[in-house]
Amino acid sequence: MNDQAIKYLFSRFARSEQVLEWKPFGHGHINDTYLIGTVGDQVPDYILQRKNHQIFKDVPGMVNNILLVTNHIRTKLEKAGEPEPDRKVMKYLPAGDGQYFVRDEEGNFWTLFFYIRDSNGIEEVSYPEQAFSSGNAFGKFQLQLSDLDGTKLIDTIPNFHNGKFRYQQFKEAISANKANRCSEMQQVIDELTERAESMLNIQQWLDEGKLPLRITHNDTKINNIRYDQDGHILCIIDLDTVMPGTVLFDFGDAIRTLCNSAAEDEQNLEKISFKMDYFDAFVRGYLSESKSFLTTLEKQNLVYSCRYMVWEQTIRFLSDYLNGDTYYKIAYPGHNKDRTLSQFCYLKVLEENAEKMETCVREAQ
Ligand code: GN1
Ligand code: MG
Repeated sequence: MNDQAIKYLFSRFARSEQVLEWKPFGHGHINDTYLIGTVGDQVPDYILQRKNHQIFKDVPGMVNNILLVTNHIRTKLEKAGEPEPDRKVMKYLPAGDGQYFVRDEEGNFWTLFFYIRDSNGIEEVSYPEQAFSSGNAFGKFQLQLSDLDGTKLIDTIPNFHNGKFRYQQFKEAISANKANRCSEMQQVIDELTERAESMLNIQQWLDEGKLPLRITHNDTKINNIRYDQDGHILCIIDLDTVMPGTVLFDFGDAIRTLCNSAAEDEQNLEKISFKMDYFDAFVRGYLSESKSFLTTLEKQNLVYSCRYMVWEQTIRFLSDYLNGDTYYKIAYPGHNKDRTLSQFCYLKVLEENAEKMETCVREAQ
């Protein structure tokens, strides 16, 4: 992106501030995100984001989901007299024509929202209290949305965390073998396939109506929480995939990053271990907000959901590698292979720790 293009896009949102500087922001694998600094200390900074419409096929529908969710939370915060609501929930901003996105000449969709003032994102939790408050934040998010009518939301990406669908895509990637990479990955393919049958329960329970459909975030990575300067939680961001789902997707996906001692693409597998003390703290924080509304089946499967989400993420990364890297942004050739091996290693670590994790959940209830 060049300076003129960024300034032109920003101007279409009819804000009164002037752009001082801008730079790429965050570590997303899908969208292009820019932090827009404005002239003056007392005025907001912004995030300008190009939504990837190859992946988000209905961007207006997605943005409408985000507006429904953020307005719902904002109303609650205001009723509770919470100070600084713009730091506690994302605020998307309308363009000059009243729509909450603009399109450029190439047909790309761009959105603008406030940058959460004086906030930090982290890639790693550094102490158990922070894990506790992160669990608390996700539990609270689910609680805040528990009375929003889910039928108003679209499925932004249909079958996003549907294990049966993801497994089918994985099998298709193997049989197409587009990038001719199956043989180097054969061992991992076999081991992931062996686990498939045991990984389809969540979808089965959803299909049978045993698990309630709620409004969930669906991308609860630790770097999607914003903290204030003292480490307190402000807000959950990246609402692109907010849609109907099960709380198990969010719980499991949070543990995927929060309790892993290494990054999701760590090359040195020896660095990967499970942070049980953070898990214990996260579960306590999460259940203190959510146990009032969780069903028995949900509570019984929190630990299983951690293995499910990591298995799913592993087959998604591997499918993309086998397909020739067409979905996730990669920083270097072989990035999706490293992500696959790293996530698969973490899956095995989760399997080894399953019983202790179950004990933590039982004791936290
Ligand atoms: C993608 O772009 P980002 O980092 O917000 C992906 C998630 C994956 C994640 C892996 C729409 O999220 O599902 O878990 O990468 N989002 C989409 O880090 O596919
Ligand atoms: Mg995301």
